[in-house]
Amino acid sequence: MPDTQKTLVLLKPDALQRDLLGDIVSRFERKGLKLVGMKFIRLSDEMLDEHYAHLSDKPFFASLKQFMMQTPVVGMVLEGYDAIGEVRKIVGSTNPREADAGTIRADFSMNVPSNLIHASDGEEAAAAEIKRFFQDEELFQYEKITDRFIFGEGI
Ligand code: DAT
Ligand code: MG
Repeated sequence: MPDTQKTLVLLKPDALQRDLLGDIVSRFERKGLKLVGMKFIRLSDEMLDEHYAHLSDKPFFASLKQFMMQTPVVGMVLEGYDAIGEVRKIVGSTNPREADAGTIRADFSMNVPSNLIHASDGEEAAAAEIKRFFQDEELFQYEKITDRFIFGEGI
């Protein structure tokens, strides 16, 4: 039985400006990932210092943070079998021109930092990032009648 995991996704200001929120959410829905949390978030300088701490010595750090604060972002928590890796696969490589065709970044974007979307890159990051952006009461557990068709159990 595969692991059921939760992962954090942020739809960046370029996704909002370009009216791609629906298309992007739809890709995760169609895959069979379950949305267990979703909201607008206005990112602060402090939140971004934490979120992008691994990039703090990069020359593009300040402009990356500014980019992420231009508009609210959409935060989502997605749940499913191997959700962390599956979501990264659907999102594609950081540089949209190197991302595989069929991924969100390859299909809809051209350059960093305008690569539309953030997704947690491992178990530790997912746990920390979900906690950073969502309160426990903003995450929901519910049954979907399609679950057994998506996961193929008990059919
Ligand atoms: P990812 O978003 O694929 O996990 P990352 O964590 O290395 O990639 O970087 C976070 C974001 O920082 C990335 O989505 C876009 C921006 N970024 C990364 N490398 C960059 C670069 N060379 N120039 C400008 N922005 C960059
Ligand atoms: Mg990253």
